[in-house]
Amino acid sequence: KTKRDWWRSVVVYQIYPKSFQDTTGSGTGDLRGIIQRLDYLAQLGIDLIWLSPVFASPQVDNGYDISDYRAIDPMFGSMEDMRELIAQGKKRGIGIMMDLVLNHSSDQHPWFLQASSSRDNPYHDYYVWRDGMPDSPPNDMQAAFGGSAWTWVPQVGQYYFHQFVPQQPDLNWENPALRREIYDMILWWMEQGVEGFRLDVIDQIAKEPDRYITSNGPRLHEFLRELSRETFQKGCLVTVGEAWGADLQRAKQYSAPDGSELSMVFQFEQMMLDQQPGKEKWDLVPLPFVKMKASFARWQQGLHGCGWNSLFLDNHDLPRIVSRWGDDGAYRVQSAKLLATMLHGMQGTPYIYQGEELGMTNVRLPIQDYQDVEIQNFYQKRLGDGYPQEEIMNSIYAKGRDNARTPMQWDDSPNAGFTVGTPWLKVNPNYTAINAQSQLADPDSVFHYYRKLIALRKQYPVFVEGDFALLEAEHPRLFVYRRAWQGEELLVVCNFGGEATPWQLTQEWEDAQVLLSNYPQHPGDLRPWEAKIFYRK
Ligand code: TEU
Repeated sequence: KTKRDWWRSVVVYQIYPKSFQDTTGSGTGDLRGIIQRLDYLAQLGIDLIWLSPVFASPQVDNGYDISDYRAIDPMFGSMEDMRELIAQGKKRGIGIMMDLVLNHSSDQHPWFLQASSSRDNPYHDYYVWRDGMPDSPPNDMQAAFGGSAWTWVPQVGQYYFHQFVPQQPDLNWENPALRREIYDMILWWMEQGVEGFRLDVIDQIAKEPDRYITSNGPRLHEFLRELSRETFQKGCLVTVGEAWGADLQRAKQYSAPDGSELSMVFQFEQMMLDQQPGKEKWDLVPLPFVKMKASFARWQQGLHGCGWNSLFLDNHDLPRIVSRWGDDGAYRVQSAKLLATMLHGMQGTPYIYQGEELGMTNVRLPIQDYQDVEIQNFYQKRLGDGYPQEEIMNSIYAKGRDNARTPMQWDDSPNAGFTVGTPWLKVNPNYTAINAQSQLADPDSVFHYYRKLIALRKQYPVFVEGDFALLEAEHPRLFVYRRAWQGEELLVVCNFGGEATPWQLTQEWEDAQVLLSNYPQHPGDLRPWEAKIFYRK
């Protein structure tokens, strides 16, 4: 890749490797499984794979706890397989983005084993330590998945800081030696031929626990500019930072066109709208539709020409969007297509999470079948706090991370063609009806709709370049917007719900071409979950 901002016109597909394709019968997916499915991805038309972590890991948090950044976990295969994946991807025009977890490592990483052996060890300062007494931590900060953010190590007589589970000790970015070590590791991956990186909770690296600061610490952008200069800018890479703490102002800085920090960030403003303000994601409220439109519009306009958006509705931490904002019953197919239209009509780099292109849905499992540490900790916590069991389970059904992590549904054979063994997490029982094989054979499937959306983005530059105007801003059901660039225009119309809605094209659009729709054309009201993209020149 030679053009610095080549990633503005690409579409990324996220693979959660543990749940994608097993080739050994182990019950967990592997790299050879991904290689086997590259032709499927090429048919979909994506340009890049964001590979959730495949590095050596004790797998307490499914690979987001790395014990060796330069090795592949044997569960997924070998470095040989990784090289093969990169090479086979390249043949099909598909690049690989690795998922770097730089805020913390595993507690089994040799750095941490050294660090926790003595205060004088040179690695001690790679982590964040504070003095204290065995039963009184330095302060009352809580970890993301429950419990104190401090864990006592008798050997050194100190606490270490962890924003996630105790097996994920936070790295100390204040230490230049640690930073150098990280840069060398990234340069090494660049030599292996990867085309980019997704950076896990990157807004949390500059923590200052004494001041209760986790995200957006004072030195954050200084660290990012150094990281970028020492690594990414030496190649022509795409980078996306996960930043729950990013507002529009900060996103501008992260994604500044001079390339001084990152290509773009994942921000979560829209994803936090259907939870009670100030509460946890588990505390549900219906999606405030008008607010949601306004929020997308603000980001579309706010970053136009001075930053770059990432576009996503799903990932491995989020519930399935068709169950969340769509209708996974009677209108599953139509609403999955509508959500795709709404998102892919916007400016930014779209990300598709595995199975989203099939309209895969949430799942309901008995509590003991959930594998996610966050779900299990949440369940115990709320039980202890006296919540009724039914209410807790409803939160898990709606928001639990395992909704996204059930195995990929390839066909209607046992275990959905994911494994011949016992899957690590139960397959969603709807795989006999929802699977890739049947959708590939059906020209009206969700899969083929995504394929067409991706193709349109490549064919019409207005998808990539156009500005954004929200129409019908106050309408309680319609999401309508216009994109324009050098005399080309798009009109995206979405009837967000199960009721028919009257709507009239204005005169200037009457002769416009319909580029894509999830219904056959007819002159009357918009039908339930109907979506259309018009084009004119
Ligand atoms: O997630 C960041 C994060 O803040 C999560 O705690 C998120 O808020 C939560 O999953 C929503 O319920 C990243 C990874 O994407 C996630 O899979 C990891 O568990 C986490 O970092 C720790 O590395």
